[in-house]
Amino acid sequence: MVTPMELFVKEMQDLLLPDEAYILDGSQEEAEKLVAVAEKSEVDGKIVLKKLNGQEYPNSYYHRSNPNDVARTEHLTFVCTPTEEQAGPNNNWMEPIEAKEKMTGLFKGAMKGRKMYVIPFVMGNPKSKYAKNCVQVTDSVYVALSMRVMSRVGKQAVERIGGSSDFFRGIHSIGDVNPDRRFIMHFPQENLVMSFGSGYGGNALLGKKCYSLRIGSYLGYQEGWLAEHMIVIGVQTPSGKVMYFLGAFPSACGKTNLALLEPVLKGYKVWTLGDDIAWINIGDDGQLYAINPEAGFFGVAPGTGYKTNPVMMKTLKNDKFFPTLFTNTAIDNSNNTPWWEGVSDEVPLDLTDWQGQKYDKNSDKSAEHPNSRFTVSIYNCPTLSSEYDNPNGVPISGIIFGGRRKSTIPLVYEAKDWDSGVFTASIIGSETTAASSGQVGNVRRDPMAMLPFCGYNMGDYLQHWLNMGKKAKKLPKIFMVNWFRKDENDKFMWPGFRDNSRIIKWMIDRIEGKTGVVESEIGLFPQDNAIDLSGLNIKKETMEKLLKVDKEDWKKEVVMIEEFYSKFGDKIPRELRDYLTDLKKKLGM
Ligand code: GTP
Ligand code: SPV
Ligand code: MN
Repeated sequence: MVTPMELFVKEMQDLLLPDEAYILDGSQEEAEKLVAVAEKSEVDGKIVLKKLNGQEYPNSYYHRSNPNDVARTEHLTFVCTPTEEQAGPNNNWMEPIEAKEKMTGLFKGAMKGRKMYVIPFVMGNPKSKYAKNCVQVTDSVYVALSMRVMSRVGKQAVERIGGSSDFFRGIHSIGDVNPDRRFIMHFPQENLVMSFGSGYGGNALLGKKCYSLRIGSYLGYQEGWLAEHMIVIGVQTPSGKVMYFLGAFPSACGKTNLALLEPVLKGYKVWTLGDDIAWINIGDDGQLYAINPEAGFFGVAPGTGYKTNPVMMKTLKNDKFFPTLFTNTAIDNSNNTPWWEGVSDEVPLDLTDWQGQKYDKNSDKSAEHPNSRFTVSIYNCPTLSSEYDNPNGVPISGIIFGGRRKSTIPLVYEAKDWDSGVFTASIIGSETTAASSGQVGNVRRDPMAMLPFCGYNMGDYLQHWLNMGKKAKKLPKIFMVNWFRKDENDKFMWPGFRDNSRIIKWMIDRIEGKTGVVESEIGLFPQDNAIDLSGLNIKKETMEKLLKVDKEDWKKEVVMIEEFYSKFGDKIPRELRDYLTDLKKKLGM
């Protein structure tokens, strides 16, 4: 008997016409073999992987991508549901039959002269009932190696799939890396993604944003759970107790840094479970439980250093897992190490930039691409939580939402309850970053940090969040933060990074009922001196500014929120529209 997985592989061979097909087994020998292949292969006239200094960065390899292929491309990403309304104004939409014809045309014979890598993988611990089975085909050895780091690839997946036809299908070809022939097409009703013309993370590692968020959010809507762009952490207090938090921030807005936080406050410790994606279910006891479906970090390099994120530096220097990849960073030629701004105080003298040119120290551009990244196993992380592989996930006490805003949004506030928290998260605005192609620094609405990742109508999505609140028996507290406020001189007002532990401590005090709040127009604020600032040199007036609601700024904010809500018409739940009316009233609008 031919299994559905074998049938899929056969169909892919007939469509893509590769010279040969190779099914990944997930073994150590395989990783070494694939790296050896990548060290000899060229894409676009560039060697796919080059070995880096193994003394400084064990098991590390360097990859330079096509300069036109360095970030997610939201304008080329589509959700192909039967009707346009199902995809919603938050997604580009194409009629499914038309989209499939277009993609089939691109895929026909696309792997001639190439090898097809078949990647069976599981998102989540294979022992977990929340984990999901997937198969992706690709002609990129870089993608195949990255998938081995980011998910559970190989025999365990083949076994879990068995004779079942219930698995996600991902079809990927790097094509000729031409932005005119680049599409990332999602078919939520068919558990299928077709991606052509890009080798970049979120476009090409289909288990990540494509499956775990866009298809995942749709599955969650159908099945009563949530797939979110969130970190999962355990925070240990001086008493030894561990409380679990989720944190949602838009791309390149601080998730990885918060997930691997080394608190400045004595007695506190952060245990890492995930830095990008959480799947959240209601457990038997009625509480929210989260798992991280991924097995690695695909993290932003610039800004990562011993001062800002010592735990990530240790993760990158750990020799446990093979391999670690660095993509589009610069190279320090004095010792063949990857380099980016923030990894050392001094800019090295002999740098090659991310495009392979000698770096001019006087250049106004950085040597690394602003969205240069590393791909590293979560098992390299010294703060990995002992609960990471718990098949049931961890019970959640608090959810932190945030955005990147130089003004308007205070350092921290709390929502009164679940519904007002859903409203608070639905009105998040954030400045666009280099994680996505297009202009950087434009404020846009990004509800729950999910705007680019929600695989269905965001109005229905917000209703689903409200419904989850009705179904659960015990709900976490919801907080909003902004680490990115700037002063008149364009300098960050809050130190951020390891000092963010001060804000988490306040949240724990709130959850434990140890401190009160001051009510404002937008939510609940810390009482005077409730945030532990011991050992921190920050002016009282700076803290006051950071924790103030500026009514004039907020009136402008409300205009943007109304504009966003209006795109969705009646799809925005009544409750949320009522919260907005109420906010306007409080602001005197
Ligand atoms: P994705 O992987 O794109 O989903 O991003 P992420 O949310 O994990 O972002 P990440 O933590 O990698 O941070 C992105 C950038 O923000 C990096 O350049 C960091 O150095 C910077 N950053 C993170 N936390 C802080 C903070 O507390 N304050 C300031 N000023 N910058 C921060
Ligand atoms: C993001 O852009 O939010 C990322 C990187 O985490 S990617 O995997 O490309 O989506
Ligand atoms: Mn992300």
